[in-house]
Amino acid sequence: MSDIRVLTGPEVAEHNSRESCWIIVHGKVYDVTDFLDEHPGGSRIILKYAGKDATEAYEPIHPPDAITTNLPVEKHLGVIDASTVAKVVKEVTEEEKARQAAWAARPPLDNVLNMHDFEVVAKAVIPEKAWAYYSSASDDEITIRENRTAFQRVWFRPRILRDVSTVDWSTTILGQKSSLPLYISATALGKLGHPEGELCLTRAAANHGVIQMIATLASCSFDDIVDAQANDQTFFLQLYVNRDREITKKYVQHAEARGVKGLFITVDAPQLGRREKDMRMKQVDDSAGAEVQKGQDVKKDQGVARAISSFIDPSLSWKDIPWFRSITKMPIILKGIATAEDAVLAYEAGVQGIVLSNHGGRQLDTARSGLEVLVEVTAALKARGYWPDPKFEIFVDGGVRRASDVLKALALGAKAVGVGRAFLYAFCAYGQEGVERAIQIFRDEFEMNMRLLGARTIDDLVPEMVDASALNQHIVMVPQDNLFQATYQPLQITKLKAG
Ligand code: PPY
Repeated sequence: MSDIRVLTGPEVAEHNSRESCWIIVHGKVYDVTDFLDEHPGGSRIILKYAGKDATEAYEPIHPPDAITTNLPVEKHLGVIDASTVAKVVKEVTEEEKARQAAWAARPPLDNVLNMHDFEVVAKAVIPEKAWAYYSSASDDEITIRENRTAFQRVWFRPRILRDVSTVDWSTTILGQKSSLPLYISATALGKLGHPEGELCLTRAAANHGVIQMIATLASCSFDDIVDAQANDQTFFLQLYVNRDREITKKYVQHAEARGVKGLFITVDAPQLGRREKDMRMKQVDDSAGAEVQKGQDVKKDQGVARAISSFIDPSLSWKDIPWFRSITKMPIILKGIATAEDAVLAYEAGVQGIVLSNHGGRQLDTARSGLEVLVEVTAALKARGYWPDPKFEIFVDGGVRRASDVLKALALGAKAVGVGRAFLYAFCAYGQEGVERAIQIFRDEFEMNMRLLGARTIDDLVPEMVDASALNQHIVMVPQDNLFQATYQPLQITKLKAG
């Protein structure tokens, strides 16, 4: 066994420049000089920690093995003698104090009654930067709001007297058992909002038979997530396709070897949408990277997301589908279909499913909701004799907060729906327990809504159970005349004078 070199704080501190840059992460010392220009988040952020301990900045946004897999072993210099490193007494900012107070004052979990409540608590307890990244959507954020309102334009047509003493909302998704007709959809950078990140989702999902889609850009490494599995749980993988196809191939085949049951290729993000809340944080310096493979130049001042998106391949096209088919036997699902035309092309390309999605409103603003697209997609597929087809499943995501939302999508033909932010906010607010509570709330809502709708099983959900005739009516609100509203004197109720 080779001797492990022990380094001191002052020794490391000497290497604090672009010419020689050492950093400490998790008690180990690394020479990252040659890696500076390869860092997906840019060199500036690393140089900020040159000669110092970078663990705190590194931790939330990198999987633990990011350094070890990207840096050759000869650059792993040794361990740090902790007693020689001057302790930095970090000033607790006002924001951090407020955050800690909000965390201590969180309502008991029992008081959380719905997904919206999780969002309120998450907003209060996570760092501003995390909130900006998670909650942001593109441009004027019209699509993110439309995702909610679209569900409200669909009304139920409930059936009665159907003996609903027992109702069953379990189903299968891509042939895998699922206790709910929904899956945990991919969201990135979970450790920005909770120290355990996506593992909160994994552990809760295992306890409740819910399927988790692992994000390419999760804070926890793919293997850490899969290693935490229990109860034979099922995972899907969300894939951002790398410009370097060898990296993608390795990643996909590794996932398949580890038992992942579906490959969801994101097809709506050749370039990342402008999420202005995130961009305003201008936090590129303090945050970058995740499970990103080697990247290109990074745009500065573009927010967390844009800083680490440069590896995504904008040249991805229909021509690539056979290549994906050749590298994996997993079902392939295209995530981010937004029209009937592309749904037909997807079917003809031989994939096993599509997700009608606008990426949580984070990509093309004023793209329609997945729910609205669902109606035209099923009609177009049916017209060509492609659907229903048990080998082709249609999913919807975006804005799902209630079991009633899910039931509407299922009635209109979806096999299941994806839920991203609601579970993300649940773990930001209460960790694993929050996710378990969220699942429980969905369950309660399914039970009640299915009874009231007259659906005993998922198969009972048919298009006749909803009135979707207003779904594509995009009613445009007339903007209020705010100045007039503010100065207008409303009528007063005055006493009538007698006689
Ligand atoms: C998103 O933020 O919408 C994502 O899909 C994740 C992500 C994060 C950073 C770069 C690219 C995509």
